[in-house]
Amino acid sequence: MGTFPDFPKSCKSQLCAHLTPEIYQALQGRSTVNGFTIDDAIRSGVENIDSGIGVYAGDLESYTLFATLFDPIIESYHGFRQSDTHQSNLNPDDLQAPNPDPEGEYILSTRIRVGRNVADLPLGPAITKAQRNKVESEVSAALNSLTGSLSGSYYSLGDMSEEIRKQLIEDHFLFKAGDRFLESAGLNRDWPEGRGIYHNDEKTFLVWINEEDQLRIISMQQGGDILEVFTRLTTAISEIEKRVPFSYSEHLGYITSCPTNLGTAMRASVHIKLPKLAADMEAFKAITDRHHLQIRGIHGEHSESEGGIYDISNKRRLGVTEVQCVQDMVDGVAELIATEKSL
Ligand code: ADP
Ligand code: CIR
Repeated sequence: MGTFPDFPKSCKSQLCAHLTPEIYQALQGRSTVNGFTIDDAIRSGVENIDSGIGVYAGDLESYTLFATLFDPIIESYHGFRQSDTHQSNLNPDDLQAPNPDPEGEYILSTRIRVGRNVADLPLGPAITKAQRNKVESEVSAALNSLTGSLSGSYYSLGDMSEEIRKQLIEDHFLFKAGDRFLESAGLNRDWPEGRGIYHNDEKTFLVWINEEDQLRIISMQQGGDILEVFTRLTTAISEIEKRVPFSYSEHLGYITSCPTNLGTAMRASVHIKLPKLAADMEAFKAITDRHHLQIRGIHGEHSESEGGIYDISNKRRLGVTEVQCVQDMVDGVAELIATEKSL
């Protein structure tokens, strides 16, 4: 039996906001079919008290077995209640996205990714080494059968030279190693075995295998043609879904290891240069909050901005469709650019 974590007063995570001794006590002794416990679910937030969220799921069952903790966190992050239902819409025809920066003055690049996990398997925090290796071989084989502009090659992390690995990270194509939030969640076990990246020659279509989720399907390119990036992504998703069964729940949508990614599992972002707005973070945040957007640094989550360049992306992912996620980003970015121009 674990003991109730001793959170410092400074802790601002969703975990410490919502985990009470009563909830913790009631969840003790429970274990999912994959052996995942409440102590496993909260370890990342307990070991990293600067977490924003602090919990991970080991499998689909974690979301129901530990619902007294997960549900309030999901409601607080996504505004999505237990009685709400999720709906998917991956039709690019429904997106209103003229390029918000046709002159190419502000948007450096656009990237949209979704997380996916394989149906009927544990998620990364609870997966065994053998299961993870099987995911790598089956998913990479499925990807290798893609044709046309999606055709590419799979590169396993273990076989990659240090030089190429570093360059791919520097160029924003590959995940970093050693993330301490993922480490505590058990997501880095057996690293680098079973992990890798598939991409086409142009590196506009990429798939990460066995990072935070078993698949991260990514479409990206220079500039602000968001519709083109979304269209490529949706084509890729439907081709992969013909070959790999994804974990999906009517209530929570696509199932992911971090509750912030549930639903669409989509993060649509631009790297955008806004030096004038950056000098007034209050005004900047007022616009991003109004459009449900998150501000990250340019080397991804938990990184800093460089040279007035920010990563701006949708914050909502559950209870809204994929089209709405991208629309949030498009509309917010248009307002950010208009404001930057006026300053
Ligand atoms: P994720 O998007 O998978 O949640 P991160 O925030 O860590 O994870 O970002 C992953 C990588 O994608 C980082 O290298 C980040 O710089 C890069 N990235 C994100 N958005 C863009 C973008 N619009 N253009 C180029 N690279 C991007
Ligand atoms: C945290 O709790 O901060 C990390 N586990 C990451 C949470 C997901 N990221 C996010 O919402 N920005």
